[in-house]
Amino acid sequence: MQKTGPSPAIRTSEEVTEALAAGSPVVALETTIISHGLPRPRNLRVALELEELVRRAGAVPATIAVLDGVARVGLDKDMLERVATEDGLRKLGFRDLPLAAALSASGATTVSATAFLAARAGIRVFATGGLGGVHRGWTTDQDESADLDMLAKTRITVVCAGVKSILDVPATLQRLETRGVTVAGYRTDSFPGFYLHSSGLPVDWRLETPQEAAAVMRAQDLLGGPESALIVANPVPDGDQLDPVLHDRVLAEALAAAAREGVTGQAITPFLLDFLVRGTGGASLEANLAAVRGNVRLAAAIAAAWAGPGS
Ligand code: PSU
Ligand code: MN
Repeated sequence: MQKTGPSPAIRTSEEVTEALAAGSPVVALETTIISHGLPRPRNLRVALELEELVRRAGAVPATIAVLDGVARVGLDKDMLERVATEDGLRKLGFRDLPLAAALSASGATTVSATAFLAARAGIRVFATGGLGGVHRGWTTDQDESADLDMLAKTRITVVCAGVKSILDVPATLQRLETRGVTVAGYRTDSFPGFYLHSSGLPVDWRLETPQEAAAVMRAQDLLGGPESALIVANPVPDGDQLDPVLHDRVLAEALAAAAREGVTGQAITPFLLDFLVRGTGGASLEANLAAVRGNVRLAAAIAAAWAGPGS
């Protein structure tokens, strides 16, 4: 995959372009979590807060979305506001990007589209909440997020709190193994559970510092081979996690409601996340945000280690 070089279909903001040219740390941020994953009006405040967290950690945020057919790497305040407030904004996976570009559509980008656009712009580190993956019921509906496929062929480091707990987590971990995606826990031996500190499943490798993560990235490049990703799985702090009993109860209700109402495809993830927010009285939202904040901070530290001497 061509990683750098200007593309007329992708516009990188001046600030991000300058940071990349100077070799300064840059962190890509996705927007589906803003437009489809969080309730309004909190979502706009979160979008601004996440950018601020990146800046405070000494890196430049590159929030990514498609506006009027143009893929934007680095949004100004008006653009960010559109992503958070515009009605009818699409949810764009990688496969939707050519359609959005040709038809001048606007949409938020998922992990698959964001990872692709970030890598094309020359950005190596990306933060999100929880990855998409293999849905429960995959044996019949075949619903596996395009996030997994993109991470198998994109040289990017994604800092996340594991995969969303609404998914079939063991099946998702198996797919990541099969597709050759490198996975490590950050200061943990168990794979994080998104809203929960642990999914209850083990993770084989453990990283202790941002410098170690940067060393893995350098090793990926030195080894060569398929341009796959590195997933740094960073758990939500114990004290900020959702009560596991509440989590399991409301998730069971959410899955039952989705089945009853026939929710499928792109709509299923936003439906389940929203059900959890309402069913837990907002507690899942706080856990989700705590996870994202931690991921953004760690991503900035990894981007700094990556940009620093020795890389
Ligand atoms: N992380 C969150 N909230 C979200 C997402 C991630 O904390 O809403 C989004 C990401 O954009 C991810 C998408 O790519 O959910 C997965 O959607 P799907 O299952 O339809 O592939
Ligand atoms: Mn899907």
